[in-house]
Amino acid sequence: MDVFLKNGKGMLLAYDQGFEHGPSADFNERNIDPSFILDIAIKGGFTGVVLHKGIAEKYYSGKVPLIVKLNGKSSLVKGEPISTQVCSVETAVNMGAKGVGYTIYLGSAHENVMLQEFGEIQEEAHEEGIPAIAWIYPRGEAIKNDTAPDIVAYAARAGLEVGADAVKIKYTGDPTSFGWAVKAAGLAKVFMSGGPKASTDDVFLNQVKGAIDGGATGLAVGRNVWQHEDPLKMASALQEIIFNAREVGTGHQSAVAH
Ligand code: FBP
Repeated sequence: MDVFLKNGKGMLLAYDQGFEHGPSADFNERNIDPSFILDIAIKGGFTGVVLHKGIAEKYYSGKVPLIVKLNGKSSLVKGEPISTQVCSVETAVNMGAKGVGYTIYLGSAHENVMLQEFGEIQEEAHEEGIPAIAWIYPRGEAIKNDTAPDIVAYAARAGLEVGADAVKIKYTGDPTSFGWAVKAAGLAKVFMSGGPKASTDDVFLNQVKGAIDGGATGLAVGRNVWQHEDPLKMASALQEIIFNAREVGTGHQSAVAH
């Protein structure tokens, strides 16, 4: 994972939502353009950018380390969630990926399919010498609360045990319970997943600070940055918390509009 870290911490910019949620759900005239996002990744000091292969092939410039998402699904199908492979490890490596990502819906009636695919992908990625990162989201009929601390810790542990080099998990609401999930993940690095745009900047920044205080390696974020009216100011505030261990509302963060 070192290629995605700076002083042991990481800040990844995720941009697979056009596929996962649909363009009308998340995008405006600016952020529908992948070039706008890649510019934020470069200028915002991100240590990695997460793309599906189609956008990687057409827009990726090589300036920020690339993670190619290997599976995906639309939001149009209802029922128990399942997301299967749409890109090979080999293709990802050939387009310059330094890591691969895969979403596992733990607790779904179809978790077995995703766990098996991830198992194969992890082995192929390691043969190529690159990390396999699990977006490990508890979801489906069996999951009543996907951010409950025990459920998030279960996801983190499952990620470690299936061989993920890093797990991307949702915030549990406080640093102590998030810290338990970080412990459960063992030597797998933990990235907090951004989520929908928060009501205020401080709400989101405090979540990130809580995750870092709980021992997270960093953040994988999309909407809270590229839906922000000033994405680079938000990126700068995040850098202060993640890389400089600043408190919310100090240093450059005061540059964020409230
Ligand atoms: P956001 O910061 O925008 O939430 O992005 C993180 C992410 O994991 C994306 O990679 C992915 O598209 C999205 O969240 C999944 O969202 P959901 O939880 O709605 O499926």
